[in-house]
Amino acid sequence: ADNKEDQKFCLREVLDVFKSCLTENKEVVIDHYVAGWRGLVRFMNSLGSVFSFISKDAVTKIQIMVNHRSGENAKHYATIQSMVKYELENGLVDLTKQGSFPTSGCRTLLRLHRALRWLELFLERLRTSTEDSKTCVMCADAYNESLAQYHPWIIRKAAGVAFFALPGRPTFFEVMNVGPPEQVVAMLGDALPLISEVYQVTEELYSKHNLLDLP
Ligand code: 1Q0
Repeated sequence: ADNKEDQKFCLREVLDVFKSCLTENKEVVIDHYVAGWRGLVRFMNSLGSVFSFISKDAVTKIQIMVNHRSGENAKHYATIQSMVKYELENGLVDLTKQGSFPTSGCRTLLRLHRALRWLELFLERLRTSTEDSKTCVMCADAYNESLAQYHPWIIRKAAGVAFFALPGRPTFFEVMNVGPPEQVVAMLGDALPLISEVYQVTEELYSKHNLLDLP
């Protein structure tokens, strides 16, 4: 039993984890990256069971990364950079079609990476939103601009239904447990550049190695 599951959620703590993701030489630490996602999933679960098909997939992917980090080759999975080098040099990635390595670190992390772009877009919309802004619209816009292009019709449909179940902005801000709206906005302003940097560093690495379309 994990006590953390019972603790009151604070979004600031979760987003702070992404701050610690980047090392001095701009490598992305997988343990911290995964911890960040864990916190987000916990937040999503607190919003209700409509989101469980989304969190299930996120949890599966988090678990794959945790397994890599606890296996024999754990040390190669310390950072995204070392993982990419290790898996490519040893031919452990399906590059053109699915087949031998459905749980490669590279393809699994790519899915989380794409979701991080959604998060960045959504949080930026929340940050600049006004009292009467609709969370479901902000969420759907962010989704359509990012993750949607990688999802088949049926998932896009299901995601759209889930978005309608999102609580309104006031409740959302409350569940974040950061303080009054001004403080939420300030916190988001602090956190976003860091999330964005983690995203950019990963994007450039994947692009350099032609890994952005891994099946
Ligand atoms: C709060 C509302 C959350 C809305 C999340 C938007 C994402 C919708 C994604 C829906 C799809 C999930 C079902 C499975 C998809 C997979 O097919 C797909 C590809 O993987 P594969 O193995 O089939 O190639 N998987 C993915 O694209 C990964 C999706 C991961 C989504 C992780 C979302 C976790 C989210 C957390 C949320 C947090 C809320 C933070 C808000 C904080 C600010 C208040």
